[in-house]
Amino acid sequence: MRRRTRLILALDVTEESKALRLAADTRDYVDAFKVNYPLVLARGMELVEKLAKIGDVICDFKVADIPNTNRLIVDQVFRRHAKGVIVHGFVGEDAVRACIDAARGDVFVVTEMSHPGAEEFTAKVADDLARLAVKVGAAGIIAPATRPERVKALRAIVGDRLILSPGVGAQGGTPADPIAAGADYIIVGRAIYDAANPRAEAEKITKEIARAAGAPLPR
Ligand code: 3DU
Repeated sequence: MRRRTRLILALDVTEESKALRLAADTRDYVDAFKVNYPLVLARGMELVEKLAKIGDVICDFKVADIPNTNRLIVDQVFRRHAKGVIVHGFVGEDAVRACIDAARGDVFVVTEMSHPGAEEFTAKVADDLARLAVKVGAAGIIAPATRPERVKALRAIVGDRLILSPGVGAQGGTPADPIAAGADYIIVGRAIYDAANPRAEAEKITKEIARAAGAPLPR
């Protein structure tokens, strides 16, 4: 996955035409498209292949099964030319290793989720999940933009592994805070795909990211 704008667009729409239009409109401003169940359940994995022709695709399937099933799921993801997959770590080392072994691209492990309910379970073991991601050789982790202090703490655990941070916009997080806390990428869905002008919104967010990173604007 390229690291230019550091913005990943979550395509949680259910119409194929809308997904493809959003991808084409925003491609100059995003480093990857993230696809989740709403889109693939509605439109099938064929759409992953179509999106992969426009830009890099990450399948956010939060894979959380026994090792053999995880292996079969992850194999399907990469058959469709996705560049990455998001998996859960709470299922244990063997199940995450099965994902790593089957992957032909990046595996990202969810640590602490961004919503309030994350405090009930995942937040309590987030540091362990981050350590597991490092141990098994994952490309990176998912950490909450809604709690930038946790992004900072998780950065200290994962070293130079990638941190992808969702929860910006509709969930209350800002683009700048997680970047300042050490995130490599932010993930944004509704704030872009529900905007009157998604391309303009994506451009605006990339400027906020660049400002927070103290980096020149991507050209
Ligand atoms: O709230 P948004 O509309 O910007 O979408 C956020 C996306 O990131 C969405 O696809 C959601 O499933 C995903 N995500 C989180 O929001 C929080 C996590 O901890 C992990 C993934």
